[in-house]
Order: sequence, then C-alpha cells, then structure tokens
Amino acid sequence: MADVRLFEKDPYAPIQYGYEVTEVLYRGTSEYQEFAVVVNPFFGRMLILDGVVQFTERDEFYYHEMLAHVPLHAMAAPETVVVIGGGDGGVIREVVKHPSVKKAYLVDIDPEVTRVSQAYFPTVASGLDDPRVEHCPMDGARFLAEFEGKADVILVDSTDIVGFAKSLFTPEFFGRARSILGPGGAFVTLSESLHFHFPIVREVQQTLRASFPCADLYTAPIATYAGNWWCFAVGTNGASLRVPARAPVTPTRYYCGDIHRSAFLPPFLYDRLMEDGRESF
Ligand code: AG3
Repeated sequence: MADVRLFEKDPYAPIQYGYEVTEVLYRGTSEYQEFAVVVNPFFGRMLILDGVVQFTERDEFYYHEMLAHVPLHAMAAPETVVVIGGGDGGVIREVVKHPSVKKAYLVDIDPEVTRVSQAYFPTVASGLDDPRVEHCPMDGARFLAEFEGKADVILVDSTDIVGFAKSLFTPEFFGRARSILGPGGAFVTLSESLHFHFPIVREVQQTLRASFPCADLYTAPIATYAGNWWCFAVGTNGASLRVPARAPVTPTRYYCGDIHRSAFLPPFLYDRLMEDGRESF
C-alpha cells in the first residue's frame, strides 16, 4: 500500500509531526475552517482542523479531563459552566459528569465541529445531548459580552492562538470573563507547550495577571500536541485551584486527586517562567 502521510501544519512548533494515514473518512470546509477526519493505526481516528491535530481517539481524554476536572474539582459544587469552543463535546462530556452542574453553555462559533464529531467521534460527542447542555453556536467574545448571568467556571477549548481564535486571548475577553465569574469562580484556557512555546505561555500569564486578581498554570502530557507538555492557564477572582475540594467524579481515566495536585508548576518554576526574556527553565 502507498505510504500516505499527514504532515501537521502546527503554527508555532519547531518540529513537524508526520502521521501514517490508513483511511480518510471525511474532508470538508465550513465557513471557518477546513476539516479532515483520518485514521492512524496507533492513534485511531483523528480530527484535523486547518491542518492541525485537534484530538485523537487514543489520547483525547488527557486533554479533555484535565481542562474540565481541575477547575471543577477545585470547587465544592459548581453549577454553571460556560465552554467556549469545544464543539466536539470532549470537554462537555467531562463537565456533565459533575452532578452539581445545572447548566452548561457550549459556545462554539462553528456548528460544523459538532456535526462532524457526532458523525465520526461518538465517544467524544457523547455528552452533547445531556439536557443540561445549551448549544449556542456563536462567537465566544460576543457570547460573554451579552451574557447576563454569573458562571462558576469558564473553559476555553479553542484552536491554537491564531486566526479567529485570537479574539479569545485579548485583555478585553479576559476582563469580560472575570466580571462574569462569581467570587469562587475560575477561567481556564489552553496555553500551548512549555517545551516549545515558553514566551507564549508567559505572555498569556501576563495578560491574565493584568485582568484577574490571580493567575496560575497547570500542565498535562498530550502526545499529539507538539511539545507535549501542554499548558492550561487559569484566572480567578482570588480562589486557588491547586487543591481538589472533593473526591473525583467517576469514571475518569487520568484525572485523580494526585494528578490534580501535581499538575501545577511549583512556585520556583512559575517565577522563572515569568522572568523577562527567558526561553526555557
Ligand atoms: N483544542 C485544542 C487544540 C490545540 C491543538 N494544537 C496543536 N496541536 N498544536 C482542541 C479541541 C478539542 N476539544
């Protein structure tokens, strides 16, 4: 058989991943991005948007569990959650495992992500029909600008910080998110890799620090995101997310209390990250 490869077009990575592709299940274009669903013998089905791997069947749970469960478990009983991006449903699947959650808004600008996920990734999309989930296919910045309630948790599960996703990393957006959070609430957004994108990780922290009383950072190992040592950036009105407030929901495959506590950078590394001009620890 011909050797068919997918070479990833990661916007910032100093290396390029090449994946063997045994089948192309879907290709299409929406108003916002180019889609491909392909099969790799090791990772299974993979969702590719604009040439960048968004998740694979084999390793998606590391990312989705860690984005959702760290902030949610840091609170005794979170009720209202906003997920911006994440139309595939992976984060929502984890959010709805929390019995205290009464309402989860899913705000992806591109409804095609949800359609493709439901068609090709049923195990990722499995929480999308939960009655507590309200689908709001619109721009996340506009959603927050118009949102009148309060949220306990705001999670950003976007594409990389380029193109239309950039509007989700501005001081205005962070400031708006802060004003919607209750006193114990938390905002968490992806922030690339400590191995490959050290200055970007710092820049997101600086922007958060300018908008929130408290900023923090935790990480998780994601095999298919270049640099692997993937970051989640946190903004709160004062609350720390470092310690879980209760026992883990079930089932999870990676998240647990020990992982929660060890995912955060120790203070001496956090301080080094924030030193001007540094490119690595
Ligand atoms: N959201 C994060 C994608 C980041 C991919 N970046 C990369 N491979 N360089 C993915 C959506 C999953 N719900």
